[in-house]
Amino acid sequence: MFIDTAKVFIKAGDGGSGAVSFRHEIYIPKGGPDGGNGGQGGDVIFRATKDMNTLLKFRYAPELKAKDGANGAKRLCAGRSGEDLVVEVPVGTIVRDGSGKIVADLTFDGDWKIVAKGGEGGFGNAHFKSSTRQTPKIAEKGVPGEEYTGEIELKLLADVGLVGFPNAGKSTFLSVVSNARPEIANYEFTTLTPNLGVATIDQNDFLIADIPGLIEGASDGKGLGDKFLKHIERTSVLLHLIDAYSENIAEKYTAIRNELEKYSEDLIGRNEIIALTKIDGLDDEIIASQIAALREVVGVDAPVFAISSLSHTNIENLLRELLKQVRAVKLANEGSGKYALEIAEGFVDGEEMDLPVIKLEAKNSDDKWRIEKLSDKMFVVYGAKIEKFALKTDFGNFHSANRLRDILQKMGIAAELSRQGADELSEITIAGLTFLLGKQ
Ligand SMILES: Nc1nc2c(ncn2[C@@H]2O[C@H](COP(=O)(O)OP(=O)(O)OP(=O)(O)O)[C@@H](O)[C@H]2O)c(=O)[nH]1
Ligand SMILES: [Mg+2]
Repeated sequence: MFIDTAKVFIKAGDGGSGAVSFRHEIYIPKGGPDGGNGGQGGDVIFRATKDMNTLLKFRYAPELKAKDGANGAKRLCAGRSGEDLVVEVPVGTIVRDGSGKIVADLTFDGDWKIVAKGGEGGFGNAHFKSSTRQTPKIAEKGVPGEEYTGEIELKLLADVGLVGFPNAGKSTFLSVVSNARPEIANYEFTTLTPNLGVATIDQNDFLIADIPGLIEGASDGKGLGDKFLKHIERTSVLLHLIDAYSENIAEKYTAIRNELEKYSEDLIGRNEIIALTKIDGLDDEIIASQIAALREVVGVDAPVFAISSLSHTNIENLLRELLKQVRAVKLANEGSGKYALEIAEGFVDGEEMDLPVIKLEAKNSDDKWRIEKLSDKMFVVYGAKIEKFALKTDFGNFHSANRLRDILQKMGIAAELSRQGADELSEITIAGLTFLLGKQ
């Protein structure tokens, strides 16, 4: 079974309440206030891991709760903070809150985000003591932790997305170029859920996603609709497959492009390669006239291939062109989505998958980082390696803090921060620690 969305109830821990208490000792009849503060509630944190591939585990675990902070107690005992809940999710997971707003978009291994903040603990009465108020009887209550019913969504991170009408030969192509074994049949809508496969050419791998066929009106929900297009939203390249036996081939092509456009302008702007399929039984003149008809709408320069999955005609040439374009796009978006691929076939959480199970392994994922700009003066930096360094930094020590600044520079983070408008007085937060960027 393939799960790509799940509804979950997310609840951060409540803050503990402060205590009202007075010292009682034998020889001190009127002891001062000694009620301790409440502990902070735990956060709910989502962390992406390459070791998970599906949202299967959320099907039966719809409640994700962090621990509450403990109440304060007498003798100035502060309540213990509630433990954070760290939820592991696959790379490519997006979390939305109840209003549909994206609260986390985790795109590389180790990337993490607090999705619900624990409540502050309340002050105990000792806090309220002053020269004019010797016996305060007030204490604060803890603040409730954030909570909402949210939605988790997994977007498969494929390099190439296959689009086309049903029966165009998409799944057959995938089965010939990869080790995926999707269902293939001579009727429409054979494929009901996405398939993934890894294609290899000249010792290079890339990931292909095969989705159910589109038809005219898919964006209005016709056929299986356009809901599977989200799985190829992040691909670098689209491979548009068209049955060479199609009548009015140019109209067929345009019909699919219209549906893509209605779904998203982003998708229509993606690099596209066109392949005429099933040419094994056709005469060269027919193929040539079909290509000519297609060129009327796609122009003379568009990459158009004539292939047969059955006789393997032109398959390697097509794969080479796909690889070339995938690389070009990745180079252009340097830093995002460079994944080494690893296939782990079989079972996930004891359940057989319809999908070949793909492990996405980020190369040197520890080195990856990203910046969240809260304002011109406040930035958050995420990334496994830089967070580790920040946690080891003693900010009270000038040399230690400067070493972290050096590392920020070496990793290219400082340059990106200044490009985004940060200066020496900007506050930088890494792993929950905030400091001034300082002179670079
Ligand atoms: N002769 C020939 N037949 C092909 C070729 N590729 C696919 N077919 C046939 O075309 C039919 C449809 O193939 P599929 O791969 O299931 O098509 P699809 O695009 O995945 O279809 P949906 O999943 O319904 O969207 C099957 O009967 C295939 O055997 C080819 O290169 N040559
Ligand atoms: Mg199919």
